[in-house]
Amino acid sequence: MKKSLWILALALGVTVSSCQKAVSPLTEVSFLPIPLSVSSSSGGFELDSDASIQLVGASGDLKKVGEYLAQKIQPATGLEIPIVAESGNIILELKTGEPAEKYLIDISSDQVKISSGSASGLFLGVQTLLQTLPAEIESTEKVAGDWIIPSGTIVDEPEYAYRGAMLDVARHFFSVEEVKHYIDEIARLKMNYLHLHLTDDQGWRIEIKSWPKLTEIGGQTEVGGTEGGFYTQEDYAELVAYAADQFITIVPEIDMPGHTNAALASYAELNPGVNLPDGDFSTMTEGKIDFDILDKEPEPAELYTGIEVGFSTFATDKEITYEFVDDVVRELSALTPGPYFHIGGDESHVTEKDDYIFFIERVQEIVKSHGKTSIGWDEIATAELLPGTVSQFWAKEENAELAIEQGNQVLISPAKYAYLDMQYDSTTRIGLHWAAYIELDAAYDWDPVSSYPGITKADIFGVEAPIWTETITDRADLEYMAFPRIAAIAEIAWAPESKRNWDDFAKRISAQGKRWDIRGIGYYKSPKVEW
Ligand code: TNX
Repeated sequence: MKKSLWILALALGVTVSSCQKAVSPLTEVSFLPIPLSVSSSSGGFELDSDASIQLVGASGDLKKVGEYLAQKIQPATGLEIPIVAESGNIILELKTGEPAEKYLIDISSDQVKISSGSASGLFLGVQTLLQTLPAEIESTEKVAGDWIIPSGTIVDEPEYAYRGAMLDVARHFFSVEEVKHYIDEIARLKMNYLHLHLTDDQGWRIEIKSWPKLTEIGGQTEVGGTEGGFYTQEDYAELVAYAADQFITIVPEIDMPGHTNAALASYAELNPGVNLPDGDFSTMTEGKIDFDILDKEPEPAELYTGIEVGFSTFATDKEITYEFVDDVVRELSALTPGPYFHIGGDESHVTEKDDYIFFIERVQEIVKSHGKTSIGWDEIATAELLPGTVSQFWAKEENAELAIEQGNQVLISPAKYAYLDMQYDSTTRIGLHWAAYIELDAAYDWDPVSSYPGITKADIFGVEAPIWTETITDRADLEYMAFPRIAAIAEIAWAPESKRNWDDFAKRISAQGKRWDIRGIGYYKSPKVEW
């Protein structure tokens, strides 16, 4: 080719691949989250019927990654890419000794190679690789066209090891299928934890075999009085396995001692006893006061379908409460291979401060005795935390600082920026706004370290985007509130602040929007972005 033609091609932002088909350079791809470094070389790798995936290295999980890649490529291209033992041209290579989530992608006209220290790192690389293909790769039906991956190199590694999403299945129940769908989406954004808020005042959503009324009674309803639901232990195990196939770890949450009305409606004995009014009873004679009420079991609470919070509490002074917690933590831990157990601990407004501290400290020990590490909402830092317990910063910086002073890490989920149930603006048809209105740029333009003087990088356990479902009733609502903001939080969790830039993100999210359109995700078309 003549030199002048090359210059023309470069000026158009186009290079010519060895297969003589136009492909825009690798550095122009709208990656999301943004990788650490991308460099282009000329040409591209054409995905065609010669493609085959070769796995290099010993790990049972490696095959899963290869199969995932083949499955994602098949529908749109029509290619059934085989997994082969040798001389494949798409190579997934485990490199022992390398960091688990760091990956490298090398693309030339005759080969694509992803290498990483672990299968989870290769899976992250596969997500990146899929983004190098045209958006039509997302189609579930065959699309005519050329499937060319631009040549070059990508080196990438996450900023935080814990990149999470939280889904509240208590206020409104979400089916196994709906949760799986959410898992599919967060995996593409390189999130690796899904925190399930399994219990709250309005519903208990996980079967506990030793306390069956939790779901028989406490699982019946949801916010607004509609029918609730719950996961059987088999359902939950299915979700855990489904998530694990995409290298996502489930973190179960049992919120306590507040936010427990559903449990209190199921079992009377968990309710606090009757409190005598304050006053001087010394002059009273036995005949004037019914001492029997002191021995009476309290009544079960009524099921609750409103959205106000902070009115319920377990009886923190009764042994039965701790027997109960032990059973719940034991059964749920046995179904949870991941290392974390979330104990809630937020907004226990009717638990006395000392009782709250006593409860949290005891519950942490129970969690530890079942081999798990506790995570709790930021208020837990008012108690003495066990080493390793993580405090999830959602509201009060001073609580985050209390955790840090104790030598514990914080999981960063500030309601002002990271709560996906906050409305975009005053016209948003669903959602709340007690913390803020959060437009897409506000969800993007903050940093876990530099936005908080009391928090350093070393104090941070990770970043998580919660979605609470008081006003979110189904998959369409969930998608409308979560997308596109969840991609903003995913990028904050993945990429260092130096790599992040709103204008650049706005362009990339628009390209991502095309993929969501094809996948049928009903996201919010923020006016801050040219879609
Ligand atoms: C506060 S965040 C809560 C939740 C609500 C949420 C609504 C937190 C730890 N507690 O119970 O669902 O606000 O945005």
